[in-house]
Amino acid sequence: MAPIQTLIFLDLEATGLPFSQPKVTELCLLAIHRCALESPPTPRGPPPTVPPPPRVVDKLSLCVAPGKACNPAASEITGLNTDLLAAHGRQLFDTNLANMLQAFLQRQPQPWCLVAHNGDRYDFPLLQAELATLGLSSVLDDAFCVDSITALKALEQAGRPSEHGPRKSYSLGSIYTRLYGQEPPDSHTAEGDVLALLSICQWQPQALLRWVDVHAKPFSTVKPMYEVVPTLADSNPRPYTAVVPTSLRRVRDPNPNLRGGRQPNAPPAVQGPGAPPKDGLLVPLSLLAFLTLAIATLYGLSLATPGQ
Ligand code: DCM
Ligand code: MG
Repeated sequence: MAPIQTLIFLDLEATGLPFSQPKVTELCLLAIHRCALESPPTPRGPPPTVPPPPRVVDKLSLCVAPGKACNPAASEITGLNTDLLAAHGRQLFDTNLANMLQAFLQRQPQPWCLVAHNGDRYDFPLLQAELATLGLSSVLDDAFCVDSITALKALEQAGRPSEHGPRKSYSLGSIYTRLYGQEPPDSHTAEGDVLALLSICQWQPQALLRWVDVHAKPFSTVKPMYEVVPTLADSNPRPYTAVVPTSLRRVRDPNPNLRGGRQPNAPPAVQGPGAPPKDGLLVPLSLLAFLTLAIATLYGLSLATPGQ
């Protein structure tokens, strides 16, 4: 694969943890060119100073109405809740947002690689679920992704292969504090976490790039965090991503007509072996018609027979 040209650091805040089928409440993407890591800015003091961010960055940070309640724990750490987001007129994770993500990516030189901390278990599958809900998984089809937990584990262990001791934490805050001797600012805000993530990735920038070039995997291989049903917010005419079996879609969709006549051109629902036959009355009715015809014919013949 060609070397990654753009690293896009990503963090999502959401209504809760995976078992609660979370929805996004905030997202931040920060894109830098690989050259920002190849020739990093000069440190502002002796180590362990936090490296200054590259001068040239593109950043997208948005709050999002989740369309469901936030778990108290999530609200507590993020400072966001559904009423607050509604009071500020924030909009759903909708087609416009997906298009905005696409437009943001398209401004960056390819190949792109999304970098998220715990991305493999949280941010990537959640983002995939939000896009699949809109039938827009294809937005990130060309992107690659890596989990910075795996990257930082590899980098730390490469530095001290024989080190034994208590198991280290690889949470974002723990790594940041280990490397830079202070807590990251603005934890659990999407932008704060993205900046902290950038900082830990600037710790050994060239080694990180080498690791990313080897381990980047296509975002299209990421499975959505949970089974999704296309939403009413979907105003996109493209086909759904098949995360719900096609045969179940019509059953699960409470009112497909509410889509304003813009049903995506999904293939017709296929009847599974257990599905009740649609034409259950057809057979007895045809039999009845056949019998009536037969009796009428016989009666007609008997009338026509001479001598009766
Ligand atoms: N989260 C949670 N409870 C926690 C940690 C996280 O519900 N103890 C959820 C809500 C956060 C999301 O995960 O918005 C992302 O976590 P983070 O802020 O660490 O990126
Ligand atoms: Mg976060």
